[in-house]
Amino acid sequence: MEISPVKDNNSSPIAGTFPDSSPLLGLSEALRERADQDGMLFFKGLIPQETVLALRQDVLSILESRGLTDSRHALIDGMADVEAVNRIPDEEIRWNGVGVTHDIYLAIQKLESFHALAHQEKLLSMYRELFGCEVFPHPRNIARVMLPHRDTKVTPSHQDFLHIQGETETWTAWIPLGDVPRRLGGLAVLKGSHKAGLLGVTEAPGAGGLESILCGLDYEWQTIDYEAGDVLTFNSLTVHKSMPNQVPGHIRLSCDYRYQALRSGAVIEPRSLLPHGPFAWEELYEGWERKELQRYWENVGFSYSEFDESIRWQKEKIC
Ligand SMILES: O=C(O)CCC(=O)C(=O)O
Repeated sequence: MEISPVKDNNSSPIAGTFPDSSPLLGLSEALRERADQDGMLFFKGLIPQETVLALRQDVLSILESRGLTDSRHALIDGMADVEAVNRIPDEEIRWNGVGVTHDIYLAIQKLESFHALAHQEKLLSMYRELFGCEVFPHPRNIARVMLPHRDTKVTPSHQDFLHIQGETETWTAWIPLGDVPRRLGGLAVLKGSHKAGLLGVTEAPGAGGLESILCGLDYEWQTIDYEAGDVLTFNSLTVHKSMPNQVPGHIRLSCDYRYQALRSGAVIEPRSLLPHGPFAWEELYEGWERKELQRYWENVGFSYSEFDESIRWQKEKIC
């Protein structure tokens, strides 16, 4: 009898697209039912385009000041000076999985507009409805500024719980900073995969450095042509990955923000309250106007969990 190899869900094609969950806003039970079924929700145009595009402009201005954009195009188009980008050493591009060097990332992390977007009222009110209570936006916000560099890697299939820990019911918002059509390498999600529980991992290049082992699973990969203002959100056990950027010269810009229900005894891993990168809040807050965006978590009565390194131990992938 011939034994057929176990299917690797990592190599299944991206076959489906997300339904727009905007019509479910205001229908809390239906919204939560979909979130529970799919482990993710996609909202078309949830946040004002002008807010997203203003942040895109801020980030691109930083790249322009470093000579990394193509002056023959309008800055907002997000076109790189590919030669200048490729003069950056590989190890500097690989640093921290954010697509840019330490110096550039520090400048982005210092942007008040970057952190303010995580507190956009439409986002918060969507999470209040999803959680059925007040929401806590994690301050550890991540920007991905994926320059078209020869060493830029896709983000491997993974579950955010490996990196965030705390409560599994922590949700990520992935927000494209501008239009991100499929060819520009947006996020794809394995619909319903949160139900598989926490998966084993193997080493992989790209952001996070860990790939979830998907042998024997048979969920459907979904994605969409994202537009500025769209929001994708998913549970911290939902598997997702990025697709390759196939558009020459274009920079792919996005943010990852995290949210959890703010209930008494809410559990959080202390690193979620630190900046993303080797930075200090004091240096990031330089010149900010909005005090309410700073250290807003200090009087929240969290229970703190310890970071469990063992869930990141790497196994051999045999499908
Ligand atoms: O944008 C990417 O490439 C990765 C984003 C991601 O993995 C996340 O939001 O958790």
